[in-house]
Amino acid sequence: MRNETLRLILLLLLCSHLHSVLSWKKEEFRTCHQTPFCKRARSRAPGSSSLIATDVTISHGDLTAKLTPKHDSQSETKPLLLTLSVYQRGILRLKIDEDPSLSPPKKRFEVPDVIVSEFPSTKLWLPKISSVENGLSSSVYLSDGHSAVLRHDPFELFIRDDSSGDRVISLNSHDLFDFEQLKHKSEDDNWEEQFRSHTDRRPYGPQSISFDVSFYGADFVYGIPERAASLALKPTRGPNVDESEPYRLFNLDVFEYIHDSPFGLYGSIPFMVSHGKARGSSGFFWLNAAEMQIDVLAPGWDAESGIALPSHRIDTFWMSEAGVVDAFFFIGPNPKDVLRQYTAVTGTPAMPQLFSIAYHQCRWNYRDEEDVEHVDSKFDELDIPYDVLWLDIEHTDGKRYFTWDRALFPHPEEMQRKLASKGRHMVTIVDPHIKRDENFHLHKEASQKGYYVKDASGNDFDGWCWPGSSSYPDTLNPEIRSWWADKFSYQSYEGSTPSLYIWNDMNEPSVFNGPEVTMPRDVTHYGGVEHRELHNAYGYYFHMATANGLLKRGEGNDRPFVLSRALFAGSQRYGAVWTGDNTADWDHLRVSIPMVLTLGLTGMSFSGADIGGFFGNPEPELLVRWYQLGAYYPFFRAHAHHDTKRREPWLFGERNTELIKDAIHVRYALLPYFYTLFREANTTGVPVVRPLWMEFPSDEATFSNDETFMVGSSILVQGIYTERAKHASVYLPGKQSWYDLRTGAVYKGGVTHKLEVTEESIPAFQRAGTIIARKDRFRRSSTQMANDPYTLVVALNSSQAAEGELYIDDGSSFNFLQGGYIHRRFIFSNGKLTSIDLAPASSSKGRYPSDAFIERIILLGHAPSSKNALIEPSNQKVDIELGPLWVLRARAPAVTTIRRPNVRVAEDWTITVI
Ligand code: NBV
Repeated sequence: MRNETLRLILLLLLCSHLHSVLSWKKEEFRTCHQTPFCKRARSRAPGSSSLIATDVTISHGDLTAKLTPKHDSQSETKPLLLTLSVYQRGILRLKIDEDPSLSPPKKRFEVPDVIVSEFPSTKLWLPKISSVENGLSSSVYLSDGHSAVLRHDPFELFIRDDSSGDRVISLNSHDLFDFEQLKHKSEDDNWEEQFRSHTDRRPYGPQSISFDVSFYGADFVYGIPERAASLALKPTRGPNVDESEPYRLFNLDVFEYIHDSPFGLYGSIPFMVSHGKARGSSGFFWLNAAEMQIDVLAPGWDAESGIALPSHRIDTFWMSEAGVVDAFFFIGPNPKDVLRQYTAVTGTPAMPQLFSIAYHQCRWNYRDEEDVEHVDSKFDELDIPYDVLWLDIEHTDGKRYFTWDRALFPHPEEMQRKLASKGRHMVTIVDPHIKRDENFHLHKEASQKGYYVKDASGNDFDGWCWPGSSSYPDTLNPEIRSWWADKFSYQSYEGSTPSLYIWNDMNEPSVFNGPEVTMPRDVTHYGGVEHRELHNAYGYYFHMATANGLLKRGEGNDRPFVLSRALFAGSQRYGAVWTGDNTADWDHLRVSIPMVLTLGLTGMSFSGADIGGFFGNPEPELLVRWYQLGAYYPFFRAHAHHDTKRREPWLFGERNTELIKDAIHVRYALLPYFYTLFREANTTGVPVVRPLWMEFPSDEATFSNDETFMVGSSILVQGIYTERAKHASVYLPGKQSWYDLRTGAVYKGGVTHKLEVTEESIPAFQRAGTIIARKDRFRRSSTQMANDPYTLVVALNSSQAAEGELYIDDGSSFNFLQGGYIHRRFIFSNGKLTSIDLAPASSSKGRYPSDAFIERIILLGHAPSSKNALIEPSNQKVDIELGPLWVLRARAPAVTTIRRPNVRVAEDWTITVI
């Protein structure tokens, strides 16, 4: 009895605690059940569509066909047009739309400006249908060893590996395809939809599209950000799955979001990647900006159909409220190939400014100039490097962006110049809601020019946001984007200087009094596009316009830095993103890794989570752990809500300051390595931080691991996600060994190690066989480190060999596009380290001039018998001795070190251990 009472009390306590933790207002957002198109689509059974492909032919280098209903009962359905196009690198594109010659009531929206301009020219002109199999299907050549096959009845599209006959990926294999065609409204039609107090007039009626996509040889599927959930997507429907919501792609400002939920957050990338041991990876991208809902179906979901399930197949079901089918299939088969293929369509990530990959100090809000000066000088006093200080909405005059609260910030230029004198930068916030104030020049101009998004009655849409009554620029329109971009010129943005960059928040867009805290779906944009058709890309166009503004301001030779909260496919070309308003708890620390990994897998390489957690006050231990983990995020910024206690690195006692400083130092030391990875992302689309399986694609033990991750291909990091952890189990993949980044201790690969953990650092390892470039002299900012010498850390494998790369440029301009960079490969083998030029000879004229040299070479795993090293061509001998693995760390272990080789990074040389 006593036990039961105790249990009851505990339960009550737990419930009251949960209540305070879960202040996420679920009821403000629609479920699939409350979303008619989703509900309709989800209730469909396999085999219900039965469209057949007719008139299959080749036209203008594409395969084209008509999709017509098989059954007479559907005879009022007009044929749809299907087009299949093949592009270089094994990319297949499928378009399905209404036939314009049959005069549909309206042209459906196709998302412009996402596909990069170079992509269309990579189309492979199909000369003919390569085979027609008994009239049942038609196939065309896709790439070496692969064909695209269109089955006619019922229509199905799949990619086949011709050597094995196996399928790779398919669409409509379960005949779930449905395309609601636009109709002229009859008197009996009532198309309105209600949600809470909002009415959506839906003037064009139902127009949703849904279909199934299957991935073969797949053990897991990943991608479709953004949500706080595991990396591998859990099934949402089918046997043994608790009835759950589909994954929702609908950009929303979700207040106090919870971790581990399929609920969609601020951004949407309708791109899914599959991976399996049997075949590797493939990808599917649907270019569509309307609300999307995606089910991952558990094996056996279609058991009633009686079709035997091939093993290692994952079925998914895609539903969108509007738009067209414009879908891309990527054959992989390596995970990195899928990224190359996807970014061939949507673009690779922009090359960032060097300063922007260093540490950022943010808070809502740094109050005034004095506060800024105080924070800035504290970093100097404590010798903690940082690069950027951020100002949130309170710095403005009444939330009128591009203005300053002159009482708090009377001298913005001088404030920025002071920071700039130490190589530091400032970022200010510019949100899309414009205060409807006749005396605000921006509003006056926008309303006079008709540049705002229009409500359903054709007036400027008026919504409630930070400044009160607000309107939103219609950045779908290129003319309005150009107007917006001009607002960033120094003349227009008073108080801005060249060291000022921009933060776009609330661009989902967030509308406090709108349905689901966003814009009503029936407001209209440029060209009569309904908001429902474009919603997920609104923030994308705003981000694009802002980035173009900085580009214009810098006369085309200063790389923009714009952080955006909303995102869409292609956002990687315009800047960085972060995971929004997380919470200061251990679960949010943990979920930040699958979130950042998922963004990277879908092209958005430059991302991070608010260090410390936005809402709430982190315990010092959590804050320290967050810095230790965040130092490996591509975007490394501390941020906090204005109701939280101040939490700059020095506010938690000397010991914690030291620990935080050490974590920041690790990031600064690794900046050359990170920058090289950012360049790799910029040229290949392969993200800076990667799931383990991207580096170890055939190691099944890595497929659902999202606690551990790779930074590039050389560093593995394991976060510590629990309080007072004494141990961590870390799986180190591969046959080679791993060296502890901090101690140099060596660990076997292919094994899970139970490691002791201290407060000093989180486990991180350098893979044997790699070479990493570091900079070990700490200064106030990354900018001040530009000409500093390098340390090379050579982690030898069992053959006493290693390799690595280093990319260097001026860190800010676009001269690298004309060859203004240094790119070296370092190879260690047979006792000799060689530096090889990777830049093409043609670029040698414009090469980035650097006198920087290598001051130290650390050899991990080297038999310690050698005393000297011979440098050629200078023919000089230098000593090999024991030196500290980390110069600034008190108890750093001694490791074999070639001291002062002083060779230049820009030149060819060899160093032989003798
Ligand atoms: O501008 C204020 C905040 C900002 O600090 C945060 O990073 C954004 O995600 N913003 C959201 C609006 C208010 C959130 C409660």
